[in-house]
Amino acid sequence: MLLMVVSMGSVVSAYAQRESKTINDGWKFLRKDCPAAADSAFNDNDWISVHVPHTWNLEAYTEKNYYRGISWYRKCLVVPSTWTGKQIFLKLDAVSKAAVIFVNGKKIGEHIGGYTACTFNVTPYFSESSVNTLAIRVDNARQDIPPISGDFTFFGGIYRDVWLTAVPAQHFNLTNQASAGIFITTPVVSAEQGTIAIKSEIKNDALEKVTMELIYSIYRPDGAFLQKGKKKVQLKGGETRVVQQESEPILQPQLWTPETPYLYKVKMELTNPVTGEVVDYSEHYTAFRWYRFDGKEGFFLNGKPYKLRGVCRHQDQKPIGVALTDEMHRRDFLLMKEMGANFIRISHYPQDDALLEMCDKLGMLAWEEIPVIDIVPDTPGYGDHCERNLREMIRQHYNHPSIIMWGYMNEILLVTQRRYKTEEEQKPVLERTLALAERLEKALKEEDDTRLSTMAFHGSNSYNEVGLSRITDIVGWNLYSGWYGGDLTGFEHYLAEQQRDYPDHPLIVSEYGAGSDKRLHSLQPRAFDFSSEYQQIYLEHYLPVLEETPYVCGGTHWNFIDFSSALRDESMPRINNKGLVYADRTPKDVYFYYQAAWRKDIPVLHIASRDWKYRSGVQQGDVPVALPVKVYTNLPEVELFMDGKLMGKKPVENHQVVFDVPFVGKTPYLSARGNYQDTPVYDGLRVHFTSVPMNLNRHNLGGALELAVNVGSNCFFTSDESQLTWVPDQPYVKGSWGYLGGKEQNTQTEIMLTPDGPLYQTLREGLDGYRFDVPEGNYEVELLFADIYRSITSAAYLLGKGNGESSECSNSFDICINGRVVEPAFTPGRDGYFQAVKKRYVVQHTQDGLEIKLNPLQGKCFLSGIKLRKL
Ligand code: GCB
Ligand code: CA
Repeated sequence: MLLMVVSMGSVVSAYAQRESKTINDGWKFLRKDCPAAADSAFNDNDWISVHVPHTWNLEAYTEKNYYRGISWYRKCLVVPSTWTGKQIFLKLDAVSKAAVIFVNGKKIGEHIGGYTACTFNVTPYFSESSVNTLAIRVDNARQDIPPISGDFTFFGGIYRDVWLTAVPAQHFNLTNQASAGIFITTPVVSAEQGTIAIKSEIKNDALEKVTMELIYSIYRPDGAFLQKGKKKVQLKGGETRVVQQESEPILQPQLWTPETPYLYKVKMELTNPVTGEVVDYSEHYTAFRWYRFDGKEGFFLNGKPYKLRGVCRHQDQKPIGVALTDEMHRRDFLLMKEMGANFIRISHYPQDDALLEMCDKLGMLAWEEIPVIDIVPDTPGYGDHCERNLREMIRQHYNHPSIIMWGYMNEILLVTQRRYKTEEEQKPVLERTLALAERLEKALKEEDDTRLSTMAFHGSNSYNEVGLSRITDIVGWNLYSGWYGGDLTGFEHYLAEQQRDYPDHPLIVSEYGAGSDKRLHSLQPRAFDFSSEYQQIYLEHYLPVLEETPYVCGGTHWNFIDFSSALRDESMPRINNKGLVYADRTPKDVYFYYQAAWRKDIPVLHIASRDWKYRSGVQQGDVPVALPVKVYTNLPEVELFMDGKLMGKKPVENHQVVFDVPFVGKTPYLSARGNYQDTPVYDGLRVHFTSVPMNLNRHNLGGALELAVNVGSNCFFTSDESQLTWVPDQPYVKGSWGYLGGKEQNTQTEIMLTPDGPLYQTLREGLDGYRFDVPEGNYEVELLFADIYRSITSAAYLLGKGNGESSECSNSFDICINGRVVEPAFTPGRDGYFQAVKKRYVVQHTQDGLEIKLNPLQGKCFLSGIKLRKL
């Protein structure tokens, strides 16, 4: 026993010189400015208690206008007695957007940029004997710090870990832009041999000069020791010295790829050559891999053609914002990896070290970038801040072999062109954009000449015309043909044009995607209907193009997750729903399309109906409703069963097969079977089915009828609250039901006062009414409206919500049911535009069907939804 303690003790004394720990717990927080809080004597008793990671903007999931301003964090700290005499460093992994740090009432520094870390030597400010107070003023409003524009929420807060590290007076430099002070490269790398070069920055914080020894040790991926090298270094008091070392050649190195993520460990020891004591210690991983991008032939990894199969990733998660723990970042990585991705665009900003660590260890190539987005403002300081953030990102993540390229601008002409229409107006903006791009490119190459540079453009040739595309090594195109405009084939045409005109530009499709909302389904999906089916069709078109076009180096789907974008409306306000997984990380069906396409090593068989569990269909007579059931798979053929009965067997094309299945019963069980390497593979799930009669005769109306129609839409809409499905609209034909005249209309604007927004966002405009050929009886009719026709003169910004807009309101009509006016001069927008209004009427003793008429009095008549219930 005694022996053990002694031997452990000696290990500790050899290696425990550097100590790091998080100080994430026990913070106090105030969401407003409070300059007095910097003072160490300030009383923060009535502030709320929080732990970091923390963000103060959770309201961004419900409100566009989330708080951008100043907040304060405070914490008390006692330094461990074992740290006496050591140098103590405070590291903030990320504070958005800017931080000013006070220790015991003294300002010790500030940091600009919400996505990179900062480190401060706090030794001179810390008291070793008493309680220290740490106060941090955080600002997420500043317009001189990127990002200033973009389709995501700029959450404020201390939202990554906070660390304290103690080291002896001689140590690796920790204050070079919060890097490790160690920079590792592989100057020689081939299948035959490789070398590892290490550039270390060593600091002597003592007054006297010292002689130190710097020892590197390299370990093979299997952990076996490989080689060691030493160098003596003399440091004057206060000096920081850069030391270069290079390993002996390592023969036949094990090459790193996403499939074989072989890492070599580099152990760095700073020792006292006299006593042999290890003074500071730091461990890193590196890898042997090389790559090139070719304009015509695509991407090559370790000399072999390699398709970059990627996703873009935002870092937030509803409802916790950006305050994710390390394990949540790791979980996201695993989901991407499981799907078969080998590449990630870390968009639009540097992300947590935990993610990069996973990329290295489990294998995923990476593009990381800084958030210079949409337009370059002429705000003083902006360019300096961009450059500093770029340099920080590179230094902080330099030793991650997974990273192959650095990016620094996204769609930088998008808002530029929207805001400035004439050439004359655009000229100065374009000049400063080019100047900034050139400046950042230069800084990037100064920092790192072993990696490549890139930018992402939106689908406009102006990036070529202006000269931006000449600046970086690789161009990224964000292409949304078939979503924001154009049709699906516009995608391959755009790529072909670029290849024809700029054959030497290596090209990545840095974004493509379509939104989906699992409440919406369609048999005739279209762009912007937010049906799951349109997202599927869109991606099923794009992915084969990416895979089969040799000059396309690869693609990164936008976005891996449904992410927070406070300013966005659409079907799911505050959320950009182009994800392959929902905000809670549940995979969408389409996730399995990618998995089927990208994974060969496991069987993938997925009935693509998890997102469409509540099915409904319009039934003609007694013929069962046939509905498509799609299966995503990497197997060659698939059999589909309903309640155990074989529905068919089909060969698979483009990783999918669709069966037309006659739905019978209320909760049919769907199952699929295929073969993977001679072993059967199954998938199965239960769905719910409700049929809606086409002909509303007495026979059909026998059951409890609730006929709900999503007026003005091609989509089924299933309410999350009631699970009631509203079927797509149809024109009236005798004996049935449907609209009378008018045309489809829709809005992407959020509809207030309802959880069923999409139902109201689609409508029929100018219709005469609606008719149901129902038999005699008593009925309940519900009508849904939202006035989306805010007149142009009443500009959006002049109107508060529901505050006396009535004088502006121009749309008014009578609602008549079976010839009786039930609502004279109905004004759906009276209480506010874009507000849900529901009206329900009991209709007694119908004789000749049920007819709802809308008689215009002023402006337009319209209807968003209708529901009929037999009483
Ligand atoms: C883009 C942007 C990205 C957006 C995306 C979208 O091109 O780069 O930030 O979120 O489009 O969904 O519109
Ligand atoms: Ca509708």
